[in-house]
Amino acid sequence: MTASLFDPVQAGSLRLANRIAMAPLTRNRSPGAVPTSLVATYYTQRASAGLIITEATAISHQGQGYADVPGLYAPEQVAGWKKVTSAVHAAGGTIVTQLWHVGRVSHTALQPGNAAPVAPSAIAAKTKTVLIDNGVPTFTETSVPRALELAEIPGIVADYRRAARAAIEAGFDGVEIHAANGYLIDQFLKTGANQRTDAYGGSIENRARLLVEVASAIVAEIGGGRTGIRLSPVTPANDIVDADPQPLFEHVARLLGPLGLAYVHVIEGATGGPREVEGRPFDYAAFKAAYRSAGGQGAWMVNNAYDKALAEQALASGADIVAFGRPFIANPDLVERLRRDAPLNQVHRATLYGGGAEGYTDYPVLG
Ligand code: 8OZ
Repeated sequence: MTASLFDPVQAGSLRLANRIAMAPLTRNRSPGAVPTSLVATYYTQRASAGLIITEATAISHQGQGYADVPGLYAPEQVAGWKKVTSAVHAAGGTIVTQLWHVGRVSHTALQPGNAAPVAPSAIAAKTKTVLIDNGVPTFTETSVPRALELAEIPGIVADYRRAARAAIEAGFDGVEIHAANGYLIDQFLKTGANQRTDAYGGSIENRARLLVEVASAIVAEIGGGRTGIRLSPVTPANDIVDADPQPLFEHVARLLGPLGLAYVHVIEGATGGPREVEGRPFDYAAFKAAYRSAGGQGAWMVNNAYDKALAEQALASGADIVAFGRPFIANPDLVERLRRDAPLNQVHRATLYGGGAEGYTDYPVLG
């Protein structure tokens, strides 16, 4: 019999109370990259999610690409996150943090010493980042990146590993590797951003190398049972494209299989947009089969534009967890609303990125 959304599930070493995850959602409310007590309130209001995946969190200052997003590379940041994890745990929740290096999706104003952002190749992304000017979010073209030197790559892998350790120190139940949405790892994976001629470019094997090195380092540091990964095979987010995503992602799936990950989180289609992307067909079942046949036993988490009916269909077709994004912003009690088939609050777009409590911790719950 198919499990219900409200049944518990095991994801590696994480025991989740239900199959409804809160997707990672950037909210730009951590000035100086330090999560505040308001951030703790926001996540605690949503602790009935089977799993909370935090907003993307920079592994290093260089990995930062937006104003007021949080980090996990300084003691104040770890202390800020401790407030979040202890409050969520006290409310009975399970919470992992999403580890992020933006690569080329950044702006010199956000980089150490106002340097150029780094990327596999010196190709600018036609996309915008968010700077905050006198409290007003301002969408600004990203800066032209410089190509990483081969000798710099081990340092980036080490930053991921350090951030995973910091996440555990901060009280998180685990981490999710952000390998989606056109950020650094996805830039290495895909031909549109990677024109390297060394061991990290060219063949599928080479383009997947950074992902595997990062995942292996994190698994060595904190264990696969509390490590998940997010992938977006065909999203056009942040101007990313691959010439042939099916064999690329089946290769990635085969490499992830043996790592003993807690879960694999797949964005189907265009992030935050249509589930089918024009001109970019993708066979998700074959992708999942490649992971399973390589010994992958992690929970299979799906995401993008799900409602209750579509989520139930996904479970019936073998998914284990469904991640909801915008519905969780506007409905702190989303699990209860889905259970009761209650109406959902709609998101206020103007308060998504930056600001304070308005449009953040003031969405109403059911009476
Ligand atoms: C929206 C705005 C800024 C960042 C992602 C981390 O797409 C993000 C993001 C989303 O993964």
